[in-house]
Amino acid sequence: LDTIYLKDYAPPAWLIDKLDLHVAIHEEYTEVRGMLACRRNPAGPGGELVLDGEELALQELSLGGTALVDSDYTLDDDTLCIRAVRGAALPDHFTLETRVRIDPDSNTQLSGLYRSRDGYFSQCEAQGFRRISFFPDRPDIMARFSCTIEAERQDFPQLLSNGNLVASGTLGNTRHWARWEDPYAKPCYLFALVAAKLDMLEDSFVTRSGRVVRLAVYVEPGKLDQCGHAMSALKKSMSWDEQRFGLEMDLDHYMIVAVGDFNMGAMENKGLNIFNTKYVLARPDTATDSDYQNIDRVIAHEYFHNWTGNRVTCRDWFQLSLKEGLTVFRDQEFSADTHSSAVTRIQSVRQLRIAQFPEDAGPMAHPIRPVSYAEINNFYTATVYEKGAEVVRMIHTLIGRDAFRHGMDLYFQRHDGQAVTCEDFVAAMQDASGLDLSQFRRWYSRAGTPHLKAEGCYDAAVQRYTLTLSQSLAPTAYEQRLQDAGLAIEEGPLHIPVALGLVLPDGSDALEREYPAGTCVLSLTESTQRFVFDHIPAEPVASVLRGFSAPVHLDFPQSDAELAHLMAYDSDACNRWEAGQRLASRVLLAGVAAGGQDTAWIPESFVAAVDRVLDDGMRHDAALAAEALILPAEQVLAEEMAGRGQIIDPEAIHRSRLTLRHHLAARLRDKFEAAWQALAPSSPYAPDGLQVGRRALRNLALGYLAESDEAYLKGHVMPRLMAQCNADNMTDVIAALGTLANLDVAERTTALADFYTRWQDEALVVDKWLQVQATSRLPGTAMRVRALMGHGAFDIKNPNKVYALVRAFCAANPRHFHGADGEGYRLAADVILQLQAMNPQVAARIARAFDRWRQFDSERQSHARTQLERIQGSTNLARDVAEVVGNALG
Ligand code: DPP
Ligand code: ZN
Repeated sequence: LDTIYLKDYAPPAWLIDKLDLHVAIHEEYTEVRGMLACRRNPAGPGGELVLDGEELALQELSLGGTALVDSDYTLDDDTLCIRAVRGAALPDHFTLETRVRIDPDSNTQLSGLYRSRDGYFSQCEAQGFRRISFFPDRPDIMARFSCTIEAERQDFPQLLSNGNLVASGTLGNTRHWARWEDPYAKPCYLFALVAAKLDMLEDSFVTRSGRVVRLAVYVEPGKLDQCGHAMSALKKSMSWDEQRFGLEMDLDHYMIVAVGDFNMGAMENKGLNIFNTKYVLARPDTATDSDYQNIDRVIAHEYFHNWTGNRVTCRDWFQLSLKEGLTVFRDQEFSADTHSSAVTRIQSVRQLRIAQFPEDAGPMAHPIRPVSYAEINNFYTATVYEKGAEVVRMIHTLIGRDAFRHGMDLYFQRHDGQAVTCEDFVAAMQDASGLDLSQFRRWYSRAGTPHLKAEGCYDAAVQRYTLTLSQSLAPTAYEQRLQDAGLAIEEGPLHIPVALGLVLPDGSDALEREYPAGTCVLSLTESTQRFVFDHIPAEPVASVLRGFSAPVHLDFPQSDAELAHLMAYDSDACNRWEAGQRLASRVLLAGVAAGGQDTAWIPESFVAAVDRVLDDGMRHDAALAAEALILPAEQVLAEEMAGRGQIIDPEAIHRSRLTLRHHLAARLRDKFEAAWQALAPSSPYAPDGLQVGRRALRNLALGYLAESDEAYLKGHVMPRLMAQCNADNMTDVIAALGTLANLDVAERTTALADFYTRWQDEALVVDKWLQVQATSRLPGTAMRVRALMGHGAFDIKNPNKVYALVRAFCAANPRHFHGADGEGYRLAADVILQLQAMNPQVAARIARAFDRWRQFDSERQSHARTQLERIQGSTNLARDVAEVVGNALG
């Protein structure tokens, strides 16, 4: 595998000021003509003009109107190098004309231009543009694009590209064309093209300086009743970015196109976002509360990219977190401001633990700015995105909200229209705040999750509390890769913001008077540091890492009683939740150690704590209570075991969790019943915060009731589950169906069959049907997943189907994926091998399920190794998969 290194970055020898494209879509092929206005880069290294091109059939190549001859250029599988024009040296400025043919109908990778149900769609990030036209496909080449699209009018009435529609017309009897011009220079990964038959919802938005922006959401015919929420999310995002960051929309048109075949979530192409239907379409009876929230978040995310990503873009792909970490931070802030900030934060932290911490501990570990990669598509990771957002959040925490805003202003003043590095972003934050961030920069180059050790000590005689903090960060697989490549490894302590509160016995904050919200932000910059607090009237319980102020593992030996105190009184909602999670993990891991059988390991105090949270949820904040009552995920418990040097036992983890659920259901049945009754809906469905929280807690209660003994289950719970399968909203329906999917009862089959009959024509709902079955805890799930791959509802070419069935099984059903018989591993390998030639990006994502294989017992390891070696040994293995599997086998 060829590896690309950050240290090899060199500025381009040639710049492209303009690209004029002409794309003619025909039934048999698509012809793409490009006119590139080229200029020698005065700051470049000199040399030939290197263009990328992949699966392009070159038809014509000329320079300033002169056809090039063979000796003027070289062409291989992925590059076209222009050296001369008829033997003479290249002038400093010229226009290069190219004409190629491509075959979007057979493009199954969904990168470049491809066919989907309703027409042709493009995806260019990271390196899809080279599959459309010859071009230097690197983000530091920013050009002004114009694009003329030509196609059959009847089949493809909408012809869309970036920017403004400047002309259109007909061509003969059946064809038509449209010409678009984007007024802003952009890298080619932000180019987009759509030629399709779609319905459109139109609206408009007036920016604060009075620009009228025409908004349009395009969806497959017949789905207009499912795009209202997306449109309103877009308008909310536009006003929020004006208010919070002073950032306005800079175009007259903003279009969102939804397509059912899409590798990622969505793409921020300038003025023409292309979205996975999953993040656009919603109606109460087809979409869940979390679908609605995800639509808000992703619409906001792509919109926010217009400034953080498009106006200021990345110099090279190593800087991906420059735009992604920052934009995730921005979408999290948007969610926090428009929904509940506590619930938003809790959900982000949970996601970070489930997806990013294991990545940091596994064979693909990398810093938010890696220094090497074989396939850039493998680095659209939880680390680059979610940990990247945590790093931006730490800057925000350290310098404060106002300085952060000044830093953003300065970043745009300095870099608007440029392709820059993470370093430039940190420099703007440093200059705006005056805080020295040189040590903080280490977060950009260090992989792994640091351990933060805390020790508290109270001296009653002098009313002094002393907190000793130490940090450590063990080398990861990444350092090993650096070493193998002979690259320098960075060392030294990190700059960690530790938000701290001291909770007194009466529940009040000891630091209330000195610090806002009673929270003091400590800067841990050394390996070990002591922090002293005077005038503390009684022994406090320390609340460390409030708001999860740094992405670290906290080692703080607090007693059950101390955690219970925090659960009850901590003024920081995130740490109230965290205290509950720590307590629950402790109990569950005791259950694992006990073999998960009897219930002697379940302390009475834990049952009492759950009881209190339920009471609280019925009276106050149902959403927070629901979050508190979600037990730590099996993956999170697995990482805790691995972190302690233990072999992960997925069976014991599952059993321990299940035993605890049964125990709570038995002990607190009346309370769960009361919650279910009290939280019954009293108004028509709306995905608003209050209702979402009530539904979440009510369905959680129902889930616990379904863990009751058989008599109660049959007599009291089953009728409710079956009735709820016909609720008027998908949130309640899927909660009931998901619960039934875990139960070995006849009703399970009926409910699943009825659901499919009702929803078989609604692709996104069928995905849910696949997913509840893939994540079922019943024995034989691996076999059923395999059977479902043969069902007419499944299509291996459609990423959403693969994600719903296969990835859900591999990533969200750890007990069955890591089944002792190795069936889960074999299933994953079969899919990867079948998919990798068709769609390497999606295949590689499935392959990531093997990341933690070495943490299991020797029998499981040997099953996993067999499958990994089988994949690695296959011929013509895609680079994407080869990198993931190669690292896993290390
Ligand atoms: N840049 C996209 C996003 O994260 C993914 N390709 O929004
Ligand atoms: Zn993004």
